[in-house]
Amino acid sequence: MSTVSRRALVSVSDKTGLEDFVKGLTELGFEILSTGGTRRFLQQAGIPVIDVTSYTGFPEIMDGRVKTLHPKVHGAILGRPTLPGDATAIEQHGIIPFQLVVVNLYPFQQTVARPDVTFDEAVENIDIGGPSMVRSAAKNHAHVAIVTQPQQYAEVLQQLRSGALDEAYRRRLAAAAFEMTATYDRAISDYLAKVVSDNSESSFGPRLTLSFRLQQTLRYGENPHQRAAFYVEDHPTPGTLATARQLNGKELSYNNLLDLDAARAAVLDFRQPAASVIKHNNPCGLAIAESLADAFHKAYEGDPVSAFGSIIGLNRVVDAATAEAMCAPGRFIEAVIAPGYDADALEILTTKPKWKANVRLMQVEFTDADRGAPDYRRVSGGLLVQDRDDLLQSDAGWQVVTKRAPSQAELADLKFAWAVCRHVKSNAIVFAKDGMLLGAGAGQMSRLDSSIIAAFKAGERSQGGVVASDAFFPFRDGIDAAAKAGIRSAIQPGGSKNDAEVIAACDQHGIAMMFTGMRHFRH
Ligand code: 93A
Repeated sequence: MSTVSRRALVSVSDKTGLEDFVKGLTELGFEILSTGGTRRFLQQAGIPVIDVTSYTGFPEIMDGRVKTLHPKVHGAILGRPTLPGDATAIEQHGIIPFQLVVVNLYPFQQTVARPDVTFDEAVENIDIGGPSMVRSAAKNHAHVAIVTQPQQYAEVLQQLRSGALDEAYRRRLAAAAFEMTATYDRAISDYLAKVVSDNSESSFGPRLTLSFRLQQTLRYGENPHQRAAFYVEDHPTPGTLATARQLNGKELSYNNLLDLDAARAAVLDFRQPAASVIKHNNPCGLAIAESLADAFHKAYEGDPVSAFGSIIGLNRVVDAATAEAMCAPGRFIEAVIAPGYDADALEILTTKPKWKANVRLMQVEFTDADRGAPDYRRVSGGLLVQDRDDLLQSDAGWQVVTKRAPSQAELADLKFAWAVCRHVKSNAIVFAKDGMLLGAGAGQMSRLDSSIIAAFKAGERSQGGVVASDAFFPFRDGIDAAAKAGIRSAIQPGGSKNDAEVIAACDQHGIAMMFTGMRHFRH
């Protein structure tokens, strides 16, 4: 046993391995000073310990918020006994230097990971005195060794037994200590930033921490020369694509996943049975009906040419009639997403020659749990973040702005078209009738071009139908194109300088128009 008088300050929340370690230290001649809880723990293990308050002459106060924040503690850690000035201060103030500091912190990260944690609990678990000692000791590693993790105990004892902790080793411990306090502070700032952003309606927090894990490597990205993978959130919300199960079919591709997400979102808004037919992230078909089979049929027939090789979204458990309709000759479907498949439907979809082993059947809970979640978009060097535009909206503020008001049937179609419209890339123009999407002009750089495409797609079927526009009509030309195609009513946000001209055009054509006051760009 060494007879040299050495002092160690031990103050830890995690008591793992502490007893053996401190026993080892006392055998090596260390005198141990501890804070309240640590002291009691060690004394119960029969280890002699000096209470740090009897050394400082100052009690622990404010529920332990101030335990070690005292000049006699920090002087004993930061002092350089080899420097005359420090030696004088040590002498004058009755400071007894520590050669070893053993500290681990209040479990902040574990506390905030608990789902039921309160804000006050989180704050109380922000350790102040602990990191101060750790940083003091790490700064003064020329004289002091800082131990911050139970995993270090065995090696520290071993080094001490074979002599002393040399300077290089103390420096390594100091580096580990600063790494630990940096991680600790990051966890605190991330937590607070999240609280701030959760409480703020108008802005996101100053920092964003995203964590994703690899769910699936994909054969390739949008094109075969692009590498790709599907990463998912650590705790994905039920109903999200991350929680979907594949019941049948070929491996999912990058483009399948994108379109499956759009297919689900497009039917989620409807209470009635609804079916979406997605191509390149846009609905080429979307319909509601009394039965799911009818909705699917109407959706597919909206644009059967485009529907070839599509991804289908269905908002009801798939039954045999819908399964048969999807397998009908001449129809080619890549993948389906639905809340479930009944036994008969599954039998049909997994045995039909072209479907078996080919068509990807995805099952996911259909819930609203994920609505309004943040939406992320990568740009070079950064990330754009916004609320997702998928909250269910009321029509309370909608206004009829034309001389003629829409009939009940037209109003139902306007509501339907408006709900479809926000799932179509901008500039989006949607022609619809009887709960069926007849033609969508998507992703055009001019609203007139989108109108012309929607009219062309709808053809004769648009007689008596409705038009929805995701943003205001800047000119009357879009309305003129719709009128020429036989459209009887229109819905759009309004708010253009040219609203008066557009309304006058509607009145001239006998079109009933509503303003919603809300825009639905989707770029
Ligand atoms: O509340 S504190 O921020 N104020 C302090 O002065 C202080 N000194 C040590 N937290 C403080 N500690 C922390 O207490 C240590 O980091 C350690 O995690 C814990 C040990 O307390 P006890 O020995 O009473 O269990």
